[in-house]
Amino acid sequence: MKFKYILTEQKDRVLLITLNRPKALNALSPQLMAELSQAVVDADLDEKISCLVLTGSKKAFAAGADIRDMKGKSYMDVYKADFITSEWEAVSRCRKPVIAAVSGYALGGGCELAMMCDFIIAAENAKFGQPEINLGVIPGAGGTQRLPRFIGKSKAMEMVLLGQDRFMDACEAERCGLVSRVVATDDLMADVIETANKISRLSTPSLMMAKESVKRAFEVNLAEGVRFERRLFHSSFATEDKEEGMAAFIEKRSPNFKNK
Ligand code: DAK
Repeated sequence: MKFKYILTEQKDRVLLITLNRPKALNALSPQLMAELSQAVVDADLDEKISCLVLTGSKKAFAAGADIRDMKGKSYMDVYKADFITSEWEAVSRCRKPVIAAVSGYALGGGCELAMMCDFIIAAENAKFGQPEINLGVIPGAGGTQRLPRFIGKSKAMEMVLLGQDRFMDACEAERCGLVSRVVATDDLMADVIETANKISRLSTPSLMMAKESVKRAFEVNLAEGVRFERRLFHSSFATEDKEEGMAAFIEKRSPNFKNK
């Protein structure tokens, strides 16, 4: 499928998705989100892809949902149509690893989209924020829920309640656990692609199980989470990749995973 608002490029087993509305700082219009959703759903089912990378431009990962699109909508419009809900679920539902490479602004829905990915690698110039309050609304794609889970209540409250007066820079974002690492702005994509390549050489079913298990930690209590992990750990013994991985260790060679 030909996309208008995103670019896709497959490199080995990694799919790079670049949000591509640079003049609007990658404002996340319904059309853009529909394309992103399609690309992610397709990649999730594609045997030749093991890992996804989501990025924007140097100036903006994404400056939020498209305010021009939202401006004319009434309560009845958004409630009855369940405004853009389905388009926003693909990334958080993706079963394969998704890395967010964030340079510049990740605001509102842009910050929320980055948080739906499995981890965020940030450029030194990254700025995270939830400025919806300045528009007379509140975050609508998980900002009030994921942000406090990742950075704690005080910082999340400050960001959600102060909006554009409380953006978070990359350094603070790393310190409080919102991002896994900060890299020099010009090195961001090379670093993220190298990371994605390392992941993509591992066993895809193991990656999917590992991801599912970590995500479970945010949904259930510790005892249930550990029980869930145990069941998936046992399941991993049914894979051919488990035989290969353990044999390779004992034979002192690199594993050649078949993703089975
Ligand atoms: N929407 C539409 N256009 C935007 C935009 C946005 N979010 N952000 C920037 N642009 C456009 C600007 O209008 C401008 O267009 P032209 O005037 O050139 O035509 C162009 O991008 C460049 O922006 P600026 O001229 O403003 O650039 P600056 O460098 O001066 O400022 C900025 C950069 C990022 C600080 C500023 O653009 C800004 O404050 N942008 C708005 C940030 C914001 O408020 N974001 C939150 C939007 S609300 C949901 C899912 C998601 C959401 C809700 C529900 N469901 C699933 C239900 C999400 C809501 C939001 O994100």
